Amino acid sequence: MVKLENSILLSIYEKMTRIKMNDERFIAEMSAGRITMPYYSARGQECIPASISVLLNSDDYLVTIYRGIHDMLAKGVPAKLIWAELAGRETGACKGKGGPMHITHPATGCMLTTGIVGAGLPIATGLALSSKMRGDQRVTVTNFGDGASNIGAFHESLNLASVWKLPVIFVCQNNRYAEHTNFAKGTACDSVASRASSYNMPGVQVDGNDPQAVYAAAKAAIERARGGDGPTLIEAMTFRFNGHTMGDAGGYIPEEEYKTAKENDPYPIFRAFLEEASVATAEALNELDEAISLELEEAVRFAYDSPLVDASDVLKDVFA
Ligand SMILES: Cc1ncc(C[n+]2csc(CCOP(=O)(O)OP(=O)(O)O)c2C)c(N)n1
Repeated sequence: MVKLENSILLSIYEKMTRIKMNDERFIAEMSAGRITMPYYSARGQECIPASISVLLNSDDYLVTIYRGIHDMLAKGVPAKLIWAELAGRETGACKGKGGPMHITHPATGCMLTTGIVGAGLPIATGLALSSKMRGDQRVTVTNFGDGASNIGAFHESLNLASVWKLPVIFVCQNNRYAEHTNFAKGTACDSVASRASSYNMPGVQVDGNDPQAVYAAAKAAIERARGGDGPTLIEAMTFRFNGHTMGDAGGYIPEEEYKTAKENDPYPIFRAFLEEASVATAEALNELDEAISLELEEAVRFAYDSPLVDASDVLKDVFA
């Protein structure tokens, strides 16, 4: 792992820790029966948004999917707004009516979460078109899975974004499974990144567990987008540790693959790197962990202490 500046490394670590602890807390609360929702864990994928978002401005746009709480936390959506949203409380990011599939938080640039696979890409392309027309220098990052790269909207979006040289970065978080289907069983080519050449844009495949690699790819893509040179496709190779959704034990994943992925768990590896490279002592990292743990404790409290959405409010603010 090449060494970035210490402050950047620590920012990435802080975001990864928040994502990991938040995920574990959601699973604990659901397992204890205190909260019920469809939940798509991104444990194992935290390095990708953490390493990209340190390069983004708060008004840059983000579009993500149901497995996107990690993306939103990294971009800056306060944990308490996410907890209240998922718990169906009035104080949530979308007044408790968006739930896990439809969080938006424009104040931090998080414009859309979608449950329809691939549907975020054309919307991200549209946001990038609006930025280009306004000349506001914003970039749009859109995250999606490997399965989404087989949807028509992926190809339509890459094509138009390239024709119009739009400031959008397509980030495929390739966790090797689309629901229960292995990548090779549903995708006719070896890599998603290779598809970029059909649309005349750079396509880079990176180790999504390596903060330096993700950071470097994102930096080049952001500079290209802000410089008016158009889109980039980044394929970040990763793995999800908790099945497709809560309750899916992932029995379709071969033991060996699972074991190798766990050995490459980005979180402990990055923490050990920070200590070995003397970026921070174990004590300093523990202190940071403790502060994040308290922040999350407050977020959980905030959610549970907030009123549930009233049935009479259910149709307000809803456009369909
Ligand atoms: C258009 C569409 N087709 C099918 C589904 C059902 N579905 C939900 S998640 C999923 C798997 C998507 O996998 P991938 O894009 O790799 O993302 P991941 O869940 O691995 O992050 C499918 C097929 C859907 N939500 N939308």
